[in-house]
This record gives sequence, C-alpha cells and structure tokens, in this order.
Amino acid sequence: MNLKVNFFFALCIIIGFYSCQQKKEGSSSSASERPNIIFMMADDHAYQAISAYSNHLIETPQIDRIANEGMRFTNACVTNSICAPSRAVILTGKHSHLNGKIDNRFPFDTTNITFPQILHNNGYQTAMFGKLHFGNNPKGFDQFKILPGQGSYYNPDFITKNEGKIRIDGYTTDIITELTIDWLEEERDPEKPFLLMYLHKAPHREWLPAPRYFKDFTKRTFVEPETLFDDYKGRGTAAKTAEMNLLKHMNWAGDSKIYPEVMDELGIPETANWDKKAFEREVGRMNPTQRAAWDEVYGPINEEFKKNYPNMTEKDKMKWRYQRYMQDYLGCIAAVDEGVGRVLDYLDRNGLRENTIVVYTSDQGFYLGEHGWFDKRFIYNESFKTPLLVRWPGITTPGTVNTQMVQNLDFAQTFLAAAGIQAPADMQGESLIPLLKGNTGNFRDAVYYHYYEYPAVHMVKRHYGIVTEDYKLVHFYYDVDEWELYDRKKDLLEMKNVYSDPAYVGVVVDLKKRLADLRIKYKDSEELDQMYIDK
Ligand code: SGN
Ligand code: CA
Repeated sequence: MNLKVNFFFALCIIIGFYSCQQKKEGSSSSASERPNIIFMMADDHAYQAISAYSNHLIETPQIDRIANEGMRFTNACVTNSICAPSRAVILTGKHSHLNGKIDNRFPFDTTNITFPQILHNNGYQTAMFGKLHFGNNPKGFDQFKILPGQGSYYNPDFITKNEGKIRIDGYTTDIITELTIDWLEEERDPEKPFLLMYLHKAPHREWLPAPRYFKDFTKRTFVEPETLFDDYKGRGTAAKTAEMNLLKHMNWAGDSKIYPEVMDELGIPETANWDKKAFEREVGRMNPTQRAAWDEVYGPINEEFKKNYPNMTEKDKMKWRYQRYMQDYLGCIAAVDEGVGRVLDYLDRNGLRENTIVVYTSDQGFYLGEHGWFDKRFIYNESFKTPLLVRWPGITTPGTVNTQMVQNLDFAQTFLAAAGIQAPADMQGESLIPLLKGNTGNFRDAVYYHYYEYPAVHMVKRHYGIVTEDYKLVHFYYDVDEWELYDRKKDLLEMKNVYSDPAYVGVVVDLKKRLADLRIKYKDSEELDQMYIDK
C-alpha cells in the first residue's frame, strides 16, 4: 500500500516537473492550456486579393502561410457588410439589430458585453492595435492604441490607453505591425494567455501604398473581372441606383490620384464634393521625403494621363480607372502581407507558435471591379463573403479547406470556447471549434443578413435576406419593396434575378418561410426595422 502511494507521488512529481519545464519553454502542445489568440483583421480586404483564395491579382505568401498551416474557409460571410457594424458583431457575438450598431454613424453602445471583456475577466491579457472605428474606446483591454475613426495612411494619430492622443511618423500598416510586435516583446505577461487584436486600416479607401511599393505596383497590369461593364439589367433597382461604379462614382483626385490641378487643367469636375479634399487630406499628410517619393512615381502617371485624356472613350476611362484602382489597392495589401509575416515570424522565434490561435480575416469583402463596383454593403458575394483563415496547431490540420457557412457572428463564441469559458446565453453565433477539428456535419444550413446604412454614401438600399448553399433571397425595403432571388449554383456571378421566374415559385415560397423563421430565431422584426428607420 505504502509503496503504491509513494509511487503515485513520485509519478505526480515527475509529471508536474515535466509540464512546468514545457511551460517555461513555451512549447506545450496546444489545447493542453488556454491558447493565446491573435486576431488579425484588415479593412476591406477582398478574398479575391489573397493568393490562398486566388492568385489572379496578387501573391500574398505570408497570409497564405496561415492557410497552408491551418484551415481556409471558402464560405465565410458577414451579417452586415460594413465596417463598424461588422466589428460590433465580432466583439458582441450578436447581430446588428441586437447590439445596436447597425451602421457606421452612431457610436457603439458600450453597455454591450464583448468577448474581450469576458476573456479579460477570466485572466487573459488583452491588447488592441489599429483600426476599431467605434467612436469610443474599447472596453476590457489592458492596452490599446487605436486610430481615430478611419485613421490615416501617413503619419497617423493614435488614441492610446495611457498616453492620450499621439502621432507616429511613418506608414500606418508598418506602425500597427510594430506596435503589435513591441507589445509582444515588451508588455506580454508570460504567466497569462493573451488576446491580441491586430487590426489594419489598409486596404481601405483611399488606398495609399507604402513608398517602397509605389514603383512596382504602378507598373503592373491586372486582369479585368468578367463583369466590369455590367449594366445591371438582370437585377433590381438597388443595383442600378447604387453609387459604387468605378467610372461614375470614384473620385478622380481622392481615389485615382489625379492631382487637383491636373483635374482643373483638363476640366474634370469633382465626382463628389470631397474628391479633391480627400486627396489633400491623405497625400497632404506626407512629410517632404514621403511626398517626394510620391511625386516621383505619381507625377509621371499624371503627365501621361494629361496627354491621353482628351482621346479617351468612356470605355478607356473605365479600364484605366480599374488599373489605377488595383495598383493602389493591391499595393496596400503588399505591406499588410509583409506585416502578417513579421508577426508570424515573431511567434515562431519565441516559442509561441504552438499554443496560439491565429486568425486572418477582413471586416467584410470588397468589390474589385466586379459589377463595375468598388466598396461593399450588398449581400452579393464579393462583399457578403469575407476571407477567413485559421491556424491552431494541434487542432487544425494543415492545408485543410472548410466550405460551411460560417459568419463573423461566430468569433466570440469560438474564442470563449477555446478559452474554456461558457458564452453568455444571448450570443447568437456558433463555436467553430468542431469545424476547426475537421468535423463537417451538423452546422447551420442558412445565414441571415441585414444591411441598414441608407440613405448614405454609395446609396445601397436597406435589405435583408437569407443565403443557403443553393440560393440567395433578398428583400430590399425602405423606399422600395423589391425581392431578388439568385441561383447560386447556376449563376455564380449573380447576374440574373430569378425571383419572378415561374420555375422558382416553389423555391421562393420555401425560402420566404425560412427567412421568416430566421428573423424570429435571431429576434429581428418589422418593429425593429421601423425603429432603426426612425432613429
Ligand atoms: C468612407 C468612404 C466610403 C466608405 C465608408 C465606409 N469614403 O465614407 O467609400 O464606404 O467610408 O467605410 S471616403 O471617400 O471618405 O474614403 S468603412 O470601412 O468604414 O465601412
Ligand atoms: Ca471595412
């Protein structure tokens, strides 16, 4: 008996010593202790511009590491395709109509309980760097340095937890990466698991790349999307009246980087009343060295444009604007990709790789000329779907692909479950952990979507809808009452609304019932629609 007890104690001591050693080395295998979480999110990063999804536009070798070493989701989507509302859904695990952040306009209601607050209360060290866009400071963070509002690309201001408002010289994407790595290096408490939110401003409009990418990207020519010259004939009023067209609604100075004086010389009117102001706001922030590097590359582009403009047809202009747009947008992504690589390298070098969940996503998708558009907002694929890559060593099998309809609504519950914390009952997502482990059955078969910001910039009408693997049914309301149905299997580019096609009568009846059920399930209603209209 005594011998048995002694043996048992000896065994405990050995096991205890072993796990202690492992902890010190930071190499304990995942899931045996609470994992760290790095949530990497870019702003408006279309999945079409990540080579793990498609390399027809750009190579993103660093972001692809997460896909190669983890899981790539091909059907991840948002509940409301716009910046601050998406962030509110991510943090609260609740649809917009319940967390109250329906659009970019009103500040976030900080009485909402967010997953970082819960992690923090449960012993996680928490930090946030980059773009939040809430109009107020994040709660539940030990450290934060966030951009005010949309932030700036050059020499940005930051609102900080401890130093008030500061300005940091340099390029925003690089600065956000450096703040993130500095925090890991200098402030991380090795005794605690951490949640680190690494939130890029790029590649948000007005798409200003880092000087080191000016030359390379402005020389490239990109393949045009099939639907660049879409005339919206197959869709309803909303697609026809949206103001997101590259030719008609993009700013010449602010977006295409034509100097205001060149616009004057050529007699090009401003597209919007903030067209030239947007250029001055962004390019005007550069210091003399940055500005000289800019002029060296963008000066000749302007000269060339001056020469060609008088002979350009509308079609030529559209094609030219698409190339200009892609050069700058993708140039911004190059620095994001580099930053992601630096953070991943830091994890590798410091024994943090094994026990850290790394997520790469965007606050929504984005149009890269599809349907002739830029921006987002619509339930149509390019803005509704968002990139999602997850690496969790020991849980995700390297190089796997998941096709299920996961949403940004699911992050909060996923992270809480990973930390072994029971999520509040009123969160509305699903933990993705079974999917990350490779289980494929038994996940949701339809998602609910609701967009509100109208009337407003880009004029995308209010709409809600249901999306299943096979179909998308949408109701546009407020100043119209129109329905659209897309056959997702037959019409990949979403060019034809088949709502009134007799062949789809049964589908419409069924989906309307399912949509009504989803509205009940998620506690959305006509009363709430009206309340948000009256607000
Ligand atoms: C700004 C942009 C819009 C963009 C919104 C929202 N115009 O208003 O193009 O849709 O932000 O973007 S700009 O000329 O000021 O850049 S979001 O990412 O914050 O939702
Ligand atoms: Ca955004």
